[in-house]
Amino acid sequence: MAEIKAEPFAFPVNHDQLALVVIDMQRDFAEPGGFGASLGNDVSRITRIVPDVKRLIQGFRNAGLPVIHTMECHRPDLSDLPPAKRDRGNPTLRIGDEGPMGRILISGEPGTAILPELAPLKGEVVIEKPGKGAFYATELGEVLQDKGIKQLVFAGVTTEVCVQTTMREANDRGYECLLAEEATESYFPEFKAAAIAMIRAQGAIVGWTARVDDILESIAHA
Ligand code: C5J
Repeated sequence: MAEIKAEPFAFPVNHDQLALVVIDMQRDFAEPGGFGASLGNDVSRITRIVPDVKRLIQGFRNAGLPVIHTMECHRPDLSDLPPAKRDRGNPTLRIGDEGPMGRILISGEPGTAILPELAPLKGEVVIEKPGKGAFYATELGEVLQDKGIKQLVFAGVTTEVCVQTTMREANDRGYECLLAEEATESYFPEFKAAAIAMIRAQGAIVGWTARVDDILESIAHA
């Protein structure tokens, strides 16, 4: 079986069952005036990974492998937004409030969109998710089953919140998960480092991590 150079040991890859999942590369997490900034975060950390996410997406597209995008967002009537999520903390703008890019994290609003450089192509799956994990209250499980996908490469933001939550959900559902190290980011560098360490600890208890170049090198031979 083919392998991707990875930590804590090589990832055994079956290209026929492999997909890329790009988590929440949305303007709301990456641009001033969005949800991430409203929580007091330095959003410039997020835009810095765009070139690495882009070349990973391009590599999957060139290899003819599925690219799945997720977006954290809620219905305009907020019926899928638990008060416990909306009321948490002390942001300058809460989910559903009107901000400079439209209503924060609401489906269809300009700020909720995926960054234009990483925009999904026609035909690529886009999962709108109300939670941090992409399996909760979405069709992701059925989509993966229909496509015969059993191995997932992850990119996106933020490493320790939506990326790690989704990897844990996927791991529990029997998927083999690999995180692309330079194609994920956190507002807190120490949280990114800790999440990567946690994922691959104890013999890949949640999954593997690998460099973007090593993933691309493998899928170029898919
Ligand atoms: C957060 C996410 N951090 N996409 N969302 O609230 O990680």
